[in-house]
Amino acid sequence: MVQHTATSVVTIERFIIEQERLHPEATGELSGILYDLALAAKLIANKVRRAGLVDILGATSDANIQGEIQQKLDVFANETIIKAVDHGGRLCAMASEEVEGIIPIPEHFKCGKYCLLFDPLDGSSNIDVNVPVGTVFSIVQKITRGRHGEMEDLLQPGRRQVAAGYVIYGSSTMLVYTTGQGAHGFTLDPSIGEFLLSHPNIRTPDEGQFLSVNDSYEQYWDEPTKQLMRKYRGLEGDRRPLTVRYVGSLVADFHRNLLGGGVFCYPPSKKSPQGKLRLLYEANPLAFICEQAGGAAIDGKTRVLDIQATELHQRVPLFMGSKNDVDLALRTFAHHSELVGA
Ligand code: AHM
Ligand code: MG
Repeated sequence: MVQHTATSVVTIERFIIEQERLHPEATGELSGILYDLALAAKLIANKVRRAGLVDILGATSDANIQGEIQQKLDVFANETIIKAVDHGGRLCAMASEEVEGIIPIPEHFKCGKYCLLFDPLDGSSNIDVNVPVGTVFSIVQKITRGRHGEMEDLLQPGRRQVAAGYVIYGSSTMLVYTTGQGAHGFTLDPSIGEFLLSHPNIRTPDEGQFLSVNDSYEQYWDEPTKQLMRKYRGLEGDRRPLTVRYVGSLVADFHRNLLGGGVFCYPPSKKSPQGKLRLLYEANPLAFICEQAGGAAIDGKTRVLDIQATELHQRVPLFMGSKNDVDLALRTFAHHSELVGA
């Protein structure tokens, strides 16, 4: 990896080019998609920042396919991303949390070898109260032979991702991405409209400080999950208690825990046996980044990146963050399975 000091000004474009040069076989297509996504992020950031000023807040009459209320900014973010990437000749298919089926590349544009999966504006129900929201994306390479991408291309396990990232629209806008050579963070300098390298080679602590979970669902959890939470809180076992921090906006919770160390949990429950978060748009890309930063992500027993998706909008329980904290989840669930099996 090219080393940069904290004082050199490195734009995201320069960084992407330098990373590409490390791969003599690279065609520049992946870099092109990343530039386009950085541009989409700037356009979305601009709109989100003005959300309280313009008459754009409030629910549209459409319900998205998850049956949740879709905010106008979701629609804007979804369209902005599609328009930023559909014409570059680098993608053969897309999938979005806001769209039911495959999003094809329009016939009049060239098709490329990559597929993009994304959640255009996660946590958008928080916009009305000025809580950070985010965009999450995942890129895989096409495996089928035809010109257009097919379902099989989009449903690949997360370990096949060639790149993944997120953008957090918070007190500043940050873009964090990985191409499998570490996780790197860029902060948008609004005065020049550039993402500048601010967090090269992010490492998440092995032992976390924060526990992020919505414990109002405790009544719906099974006993192993309740026990795990008691351990995280230092009420059982000998670990130092974690501090609870839960924004309820995945990217914000993930970002804080990535930098400070911690574990994000969305366990299965009687109410939602597969949790809430989506494997392809949320869990896979964030798990890739988390692992690249030295962390881990599981669904309770399996590494998230090894799960074979069977449908686009599949949900998955999630325990993700600092290695030792995720290990504790793995051991707690494995112990209970052994007891049940015995
Ligand atoms: P969304 O994709 O509809 O915006 O919902 C996802 C959000 C995540 O950002 C967050 O982690 C989660 O929902 C919070 O869910 P809950 O309110 O059940 O704790
Ligand atoms: Mg979402």
